Amino acid sequence: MQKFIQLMSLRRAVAAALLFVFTLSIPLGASETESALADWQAKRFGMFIHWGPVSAKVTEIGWSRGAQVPASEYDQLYKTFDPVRFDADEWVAVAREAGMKYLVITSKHHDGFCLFDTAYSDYDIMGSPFKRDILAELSAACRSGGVEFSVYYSILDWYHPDYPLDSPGGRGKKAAHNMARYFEYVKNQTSEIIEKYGPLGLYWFDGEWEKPWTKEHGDALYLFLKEIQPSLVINNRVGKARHGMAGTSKQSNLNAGDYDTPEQRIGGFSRERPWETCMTICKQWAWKPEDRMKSLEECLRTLIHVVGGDGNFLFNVGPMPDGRIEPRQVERLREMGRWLDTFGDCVYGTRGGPFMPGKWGASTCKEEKINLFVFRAPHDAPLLLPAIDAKIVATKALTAETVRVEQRDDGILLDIPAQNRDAIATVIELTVDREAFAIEPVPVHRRGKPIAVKKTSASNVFQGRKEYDPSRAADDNEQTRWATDSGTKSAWIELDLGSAQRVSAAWISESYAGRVQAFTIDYLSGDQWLPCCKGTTLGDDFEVVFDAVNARRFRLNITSATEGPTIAEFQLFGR
Ligand code: FHN
Repeated sequence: MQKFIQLMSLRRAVAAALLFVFTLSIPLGASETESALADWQAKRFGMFIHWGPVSAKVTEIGWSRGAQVPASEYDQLYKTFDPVRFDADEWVAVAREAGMKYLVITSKHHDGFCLFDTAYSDYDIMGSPFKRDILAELSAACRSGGVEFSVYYSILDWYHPDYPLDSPGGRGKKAAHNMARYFEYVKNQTSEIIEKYGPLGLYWFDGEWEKPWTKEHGDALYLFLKEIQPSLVINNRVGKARHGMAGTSKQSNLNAGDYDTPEQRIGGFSRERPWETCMTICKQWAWKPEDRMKSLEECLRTLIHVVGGDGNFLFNVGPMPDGRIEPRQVERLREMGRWLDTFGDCVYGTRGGPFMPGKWGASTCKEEKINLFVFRAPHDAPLLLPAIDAKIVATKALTAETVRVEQRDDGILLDIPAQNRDAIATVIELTVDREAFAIEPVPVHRRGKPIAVKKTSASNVFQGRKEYDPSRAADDNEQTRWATDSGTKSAWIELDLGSAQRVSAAWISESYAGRVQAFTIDYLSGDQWLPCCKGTTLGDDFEVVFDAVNARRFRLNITSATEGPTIAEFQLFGR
């Protein structure tokens, strides 16, 4: 029998009344949001936590309900959920040791289970043998530990009888449902969470993609919560404006929330709208033993690329059913923290750029400082960064004794002797004669600018979809890619340069590296395609120099692949 609170608190009553008046108005407290966003952006690095009774089944939270785990069984798991080793202070200590400045936990995921003592449902932690309010203990530990507390809340709810869709994956329809009543439930719970555990840093909404949730629901919820807590930051999954896993939103209205949320990928360089990449330290969001865990290099280079792109990084751990974060994940996070102990000043409170991220590395800036994070490169050749409209007045190598930095008319030459190259990133601080953030951001090409491409074509495009057409492999953006249909074992992509050019080198970045087993790079001579070079594997950072040829049309001809080949970038150089 659902428990009800007889009276809404005065603030929620006011919020509800204002909501009626302001429903389509501009966001409330825009200036409060701006300063809250700036504070949050300065934090740069946060801990994401996906947890619930399903951790005992070691299957994915939400998604395994009615799939790997029958819903009837899944929905009873809470009756034996007793994480006796849960220690909120310990979790917060791990976040701090990792250098994480905020924490976002799943208050309710798609499976509807509430990790907090809610007045609006019995399907909550108080109905488990554990009988302790996880959000209460964690929010208190965050406050005393100096980590900002935030909450993930799934808009979709495959358990709640009033939410129309059922799992697995929202494919089923519930017999009796009532979306209006469910929306009230969402408003009641999301305001209850603020009142009991707030103020929150963020509301991390998710699950907005299913049909029952509308733009109007999102707008109303956004305004309702902003009225309760004006300093609250709300992500773009509150409304319907998010573009898939790229997580971007074009609109800058209520529907797009306050920031973008690229998922399991590094967002593209953008200073216009705040954004945050969310990513798992392993493969699954929820805990799974022996799940593949990312290497320290992968973790830190992702962090560097995200902050270099002007984004925040929300890194997920899935705690075990006994309440501990898996020791090996704790150790990986501590390793990240040790790196940040040394280079945190180049991350926290900085902005991305002015040198845009790429295979070369990334950069951040603060006041008159520019921090360069230079990754290892094939042959460790000197790197020529593009010229910027500022004068370098001082340089300081933070990871190596000697790095030669020479500012020239054609750019900034970085000559880092091989023995001084850091395995993660060689960090160099430049001091310039002006506010570094005001410098126009510039893309960086390790080999200089690629030859411009007039037209692209390909033998196959994944489902004929525009977002995977061959132009995506010639847009100088490693976050986009040309893709082919599943099962494709051979394919070609063609670059038409518009006129004959002298070409003597190519750089290729293969997405889902390892699918390509054999390829040639060909040029059209008369009506014949002739090879400039041939090879077997590509990978995400393939570079080749060959005898110069003079031609207009070039092809990467993939003659053997294990699965549909997909290429992020195919670039040609004249050298
Ligand atoms: O379906 C969820 C998934 O379980 C996880 O919570 C991620 C985290 O951002 N969001 C959804 C998938 O896009």
